[in-house]
Amino acid sequence: MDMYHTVVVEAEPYPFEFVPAHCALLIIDMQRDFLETGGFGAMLGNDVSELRRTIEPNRKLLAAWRAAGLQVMHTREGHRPDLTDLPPAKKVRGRSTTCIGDVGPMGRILVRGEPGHDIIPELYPLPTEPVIDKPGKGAFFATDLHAILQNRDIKQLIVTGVTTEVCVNTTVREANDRGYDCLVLEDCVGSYFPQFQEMGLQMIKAQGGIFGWVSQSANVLIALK
Ligand code: C5J
Repeated sequence: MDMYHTVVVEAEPYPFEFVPAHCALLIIDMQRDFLETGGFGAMLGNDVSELRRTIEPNRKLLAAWRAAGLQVMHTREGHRPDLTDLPPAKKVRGRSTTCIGDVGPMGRILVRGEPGHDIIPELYPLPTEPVIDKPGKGAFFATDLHAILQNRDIKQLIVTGVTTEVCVNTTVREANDRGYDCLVLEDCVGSYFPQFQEMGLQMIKAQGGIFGWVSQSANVLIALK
């Protein structure tokens, strides 16, 4: 692949153009506790199949992206084991009997180093792919993501992962304010709530792409060929 040749992807509200050398695939929070049937998300009564449908398209996209020699980064939402980076407001939000830091079905919930906090095996990062551990919903808040992207000369992001209306949307908005172009792939992002999936994507591409572009992974795969 010519790393400096402009690649055009069919997208809404209009085609997304990227230069491979300056574009990274950013996979948000594909963690076991959010996606697996024995995880924390499922324990709360969420239908994880709404998220699990994103695994196969992400797997295919990741394989193609890696094969093209392009840059990949992953994020995980979670906290230090001593919870010093957990705002008290986040800990008590939801008034749940089981909250962040407590023992859940796959270890302590959203705590780094616990099995549930890790990325699902289907999309497991290679040692060469940066993993950004983030304490918030957005991947730029209290992380070195912006520095890593700048050091690697990345200006555009293809964003996938979960959940569409929470960590994906927050990250896209943060990225947009920092000057990155973001393309979000509908089949590679998921929400426990179908109406939020729909509106989360509408909000990104509305008003001429106020936060970015929306497409399908098949269009990226075609463009990479
Ligand atoms: C993410 C969440 N990753 N919904 N977290 O979206 O709490």
